[in-house]
Amino acid sequence: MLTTAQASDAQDSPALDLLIVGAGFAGLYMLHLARQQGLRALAIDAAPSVGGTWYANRYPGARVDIQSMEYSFGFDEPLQQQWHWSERYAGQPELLRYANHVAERFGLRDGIALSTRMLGGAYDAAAAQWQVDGLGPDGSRRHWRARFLVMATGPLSAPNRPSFPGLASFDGPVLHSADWPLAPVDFSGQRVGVIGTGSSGIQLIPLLAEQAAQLTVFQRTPAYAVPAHNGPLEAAYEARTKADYAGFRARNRAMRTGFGSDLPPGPGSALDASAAEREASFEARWRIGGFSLLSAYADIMVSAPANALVADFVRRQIRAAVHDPATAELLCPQHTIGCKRLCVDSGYYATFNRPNVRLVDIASAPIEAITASGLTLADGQQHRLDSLVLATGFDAITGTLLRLDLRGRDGLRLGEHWAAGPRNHLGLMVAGFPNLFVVGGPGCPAAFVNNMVSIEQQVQWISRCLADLTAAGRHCIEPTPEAEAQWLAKVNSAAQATLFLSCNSWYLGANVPGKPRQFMPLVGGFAAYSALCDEVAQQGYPGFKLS
Ligand code: N01
Repeated sequence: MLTTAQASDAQDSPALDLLIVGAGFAGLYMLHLARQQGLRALAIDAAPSVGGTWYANRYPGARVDIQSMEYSFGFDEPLQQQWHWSERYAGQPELLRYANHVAERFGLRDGIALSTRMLGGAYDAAAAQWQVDGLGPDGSRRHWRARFLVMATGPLSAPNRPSFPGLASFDGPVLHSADWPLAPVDFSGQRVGVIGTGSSGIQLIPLLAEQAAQLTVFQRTPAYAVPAHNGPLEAAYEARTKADYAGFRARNRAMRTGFGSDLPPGPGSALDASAAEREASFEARWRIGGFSLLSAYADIMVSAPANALVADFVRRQIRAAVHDPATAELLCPQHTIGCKRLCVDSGYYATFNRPNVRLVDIASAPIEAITASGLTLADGQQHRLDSLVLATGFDAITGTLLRLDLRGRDGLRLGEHWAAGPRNHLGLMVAGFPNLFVVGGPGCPAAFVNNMVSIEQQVQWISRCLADLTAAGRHCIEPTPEAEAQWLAKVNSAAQATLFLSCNSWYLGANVPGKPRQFMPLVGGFAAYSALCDEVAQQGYPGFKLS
């Protein structure tokens, strides 16, 4: 936050109804709906482009892991009819073009301030306004006053950069997957090291392996990866979907995950099926690719024995794909499949058959130090490197919000309120932080849902809430502490009924040292969550104080 003297120097914009932080898909849609409602709204984004995660994650191979016909906006029929995806799973450049197209198509550009960073915001109860401070493109101080503040900052936007001893002394470039250089990076002839084998690592490793002279993958935990079987979008599939796109979207919204209605979850228990039936079901879903393997049976994420059957199936695929048995074994995960987010890959395991690719286990011999010329492991191994790539993920869900100086009523800091872990009501609003909405934050199912569907639902709910407040002549909405406590209990008990607590994941904050270990997303499905949010609005917002 700025001091009073600095704030008085800051360029003050006219009072807004709505300040939106983030111009990714959530921010763009929020701005569109706010303008349709006649609200004075501004979206700001620290990046020089719209697109959010699809601007930041420019690493080679970055690609969506939900089919593009599903991972796209469904709120506008002409948009979904006219846009053509070139591939089944669009790559980052195409997704960024789509975000830009949406901004153009709906005339949003003049409502977006790019290269403009929020630093902090405080709720001013006397004025019933958020006072928000930031920096403009030239580094000058900015100040905004807005009745409502929408944090559309995304759940995966604060890169996790582990503090490896000696990292600053490394002589070559250190790149992070979530903050990739704008210009293409040429790794030809280089010895490249990659730390991290989550979704980002498994996407970039095959492409880096094609360029680098030697690629060394430093693996702490092996990932389960299912094939994407990506390729050009089939014209017949596109035509079939577009013939009833509204129906297709509605069927997806009725799914737990907001996608996959073409291949619904299998009923019953994996344990009740015969071995032959199970194998056939797993095989069929493996051939189709994507996340569908995890929904082959209804109990895969709630029954450890059922889960073990799928995990074993994937390990067999890994052993079949990787020629060297020792490398294959090292690539075989032992944790619950799906407990960390499943990865969707294109040629990841086969990459380890290349003579220039080496897998190094840093679970048994952790990284001791990074030196000018490479890495030293605890067992004394030295790895000489020219470039180092960190695919070490994100301080997920809460990281971006907590890195800002957000203060609610009576100066309450978000960091204090969330000291033991995040809490809110409906995954949308925080007690003590009136008129602050969070899209894709803790306590909502976004992490398990087609994010476009989740964004549309939450943004529509916020938009409706703003309209309802205006219609009722109210200025302010804030959840009660009791409602917040009940919601937290719901989030916790939903997770406890599953296998999601059985491993270290970013869902739990376990990937960031010192972060409170609390399961952050809501398990239970998109359709149920969405219906509950609608019911709350319908009933006049029980659990919220309107003033
Ligand atoms: O990050 P991750 P990500 N020392 O946290 C390792 C979405 N996404 O960027 O598992 C050594 O999954 C860490 O090891 P471990 C998607 O939701 C989607 O890959 O903690 N290693 C792990 O291997 C995804 O889930 C797509 O033991 C360290 C890796 O780094 C989410 O973003 C593509 C370490 C981090 O994996 C995050 O994915 C990309 C340390 N100190 C991302 N710290 C799509 O396909 C971390 N690691 C759409």
